Amino acid sequence: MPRLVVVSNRVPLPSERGPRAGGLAVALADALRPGSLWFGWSGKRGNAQEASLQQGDGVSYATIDLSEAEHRGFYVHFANGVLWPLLHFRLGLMTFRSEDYAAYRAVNRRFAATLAPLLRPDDLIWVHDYHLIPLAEELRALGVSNRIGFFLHTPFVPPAIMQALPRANELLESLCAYDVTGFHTAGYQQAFLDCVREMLGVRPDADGRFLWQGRPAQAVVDPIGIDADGFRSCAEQAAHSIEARQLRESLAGRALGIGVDRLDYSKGLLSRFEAIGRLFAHYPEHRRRVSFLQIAARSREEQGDYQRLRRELDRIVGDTNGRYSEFDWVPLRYMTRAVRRTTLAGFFRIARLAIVTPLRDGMNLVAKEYVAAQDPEDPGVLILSRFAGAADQMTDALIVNPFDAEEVAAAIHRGLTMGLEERQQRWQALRDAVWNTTAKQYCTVFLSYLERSPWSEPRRLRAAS
Ligand code: ADQ
Repeated sequence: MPRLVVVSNRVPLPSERGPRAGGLAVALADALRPGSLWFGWSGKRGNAQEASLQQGDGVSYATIDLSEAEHRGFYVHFANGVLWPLLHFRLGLMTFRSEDYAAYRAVNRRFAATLAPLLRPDDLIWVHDYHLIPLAEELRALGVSNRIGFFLHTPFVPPAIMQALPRANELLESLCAYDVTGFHTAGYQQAFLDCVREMLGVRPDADGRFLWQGRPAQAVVDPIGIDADGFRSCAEQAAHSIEARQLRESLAGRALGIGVDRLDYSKGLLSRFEAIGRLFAHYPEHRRRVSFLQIAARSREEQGDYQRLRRELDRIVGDTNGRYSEFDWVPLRYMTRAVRRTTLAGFFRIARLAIVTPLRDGMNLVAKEYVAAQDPEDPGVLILSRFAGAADQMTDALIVNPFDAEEVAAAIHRGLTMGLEERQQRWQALRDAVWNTTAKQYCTVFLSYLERSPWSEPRRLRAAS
């Protein structure tokens, strides 16, 4: 069996696993058989050039540090300041500078140069996410002929949006250097194929296969999932934890609506809070009867857009609570930190309603975790944005347009007043969707595409020049 080499920007090192085991670490747990290698950034800033190694659960971890300048240009400015807003349809937030793009390419070149000597001839290499789009091209330029796959965790955008990115063609060409490129939904795959067709003149077949510079490539659909059984049993136990008991007591018989997200403009928190305000304005019967809890883990705080978002959220939470609170009831509880997965699982089980309303989201695992955590006898209701990849599979949620606060408020009202029978029927269907596309299946499907990918002798690509 070939060795699996996973490459991602951040590596969840065994030495520093905190309260949030990263989504990717959980998703790949099954695929990371003993002997596998995980390569990427340590999360530290420094000038050490060589990789540092550690072991955990039979898996080897090799990481490099980024210098201050690399961190700023590659990670903060280009990956998170250009690619992230672009891939979430937020062109107005994209700030392109050619020096950041140069830093992005240079860090990918450095990743390739450090990884190449660690590779064995039959390794399967699986690269993750938008930080590392040029990695295969850089590895090929060093003569690496292994099969290399790429999975994009964000949405993909149609040509009309992609063309706004300076140097878009170069990045599309870089994606074509992978043997297999995976997306969460058929819509993202289609958008990618439309881009390569229109912008590179490539002619993909009906299965997303095409030739790029004499080398076969394929775009595939493989929705990510969760360890549904594991999360369900975690939620069953966590429902009896001290935190869950305290939360239940604090509700004093009121219903709980929950939201759990990274604090990111793609997650639609401002319009979600606006919808909660409208619920109390237009459906006053819910005042004092429901409390909302938003857990928003701070992220990317070095970026101005995220600092501004946080200030706006503070303001709208203050306004909503100022307007509707009673001396013994606060409508919207808001915490800006991460909580442990087990605690979250218990909170999901208590919540009568989850509000998952991103403006755009590659998949959204919270929607799946909420469903997996429910008590089948008395399940809660999922309100889900039509712009989350998860909406493709979870069609029995209350699907909403997150830009329409009035519609979201009406869906919350509907969820809070929904009878047991309808809740059970909807949950059964959602349950099937979550258990049909688990984390394990996600890995199996991707790796089987990669193992079967038609392989040809490597050719030196453009980057070699
Ligand atoms: P994210 O944008 O991080 O992931 P998501 O899919 O929701 O979004 O995953 C977040 C994970 O972190 C979930 O497991 C969630 O429980 C956890 N989490 C979120 N907020 C938390 C908090 N406050 N405290 C503790 N845990 C918290 C990216 C893409 C998504 C895609 C995933 C996986 O943006 O669209 O679904 O990768 O591909």
